[in-house]
Amino acid sequence: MERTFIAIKPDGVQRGLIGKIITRIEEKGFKITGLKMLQVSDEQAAAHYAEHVGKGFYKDLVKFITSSPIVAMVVEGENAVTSMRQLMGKTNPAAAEIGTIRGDFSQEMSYNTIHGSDSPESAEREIAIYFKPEEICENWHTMFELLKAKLES
Ligand code: IDP
Ligand code: MG
Repeated sequence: MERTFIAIKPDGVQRGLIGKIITRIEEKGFKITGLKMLQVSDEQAAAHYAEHVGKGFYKDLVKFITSSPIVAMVVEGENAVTSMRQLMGKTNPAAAEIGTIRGDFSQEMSYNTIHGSDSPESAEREIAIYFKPEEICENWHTMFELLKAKLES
């Protein structure tokens, strides 16, 4: 099963959207195996957004992501990276489809409410920035996993 790293960014937390966003992730059928609120450090922000160093928006991006707490998640499921990015919508909320998280909850590129990894390799790298291995709970089964196991046995 594929894993991805998801973060509800400071604007999503400040606007009281934690519950709604987690509901969408759960309703899609994903399994959340890591979940915590944290204040992003400068070191974590630099590691997370290393690919954007030197771009015009980099400083503001780091300032924003470290400005107040985020909710970090490890999300597991079929095709989790791509499927979560579909659920999130395009980076620019003005272009994101209505029905996606960014399309429904955000207006501006700089405050686009949610982060999701762009590849399985990025996911593993990002999970390691925010989670210790023992903070991830993979040794349990959703009811749907149990149903599938029964049907397929
Ligand atoms: P992604 O979050 O959809 O993967 P990236 O290109 O990886 O998009 O950019 C990381 C984050 O940086 C975006 O989510 C957005 O908040 C911010 N960002 C990207 N491009 C711009 C820009 O042109 N102006 C302002 N902020 C930007
Ligand atoms: Mg990205």
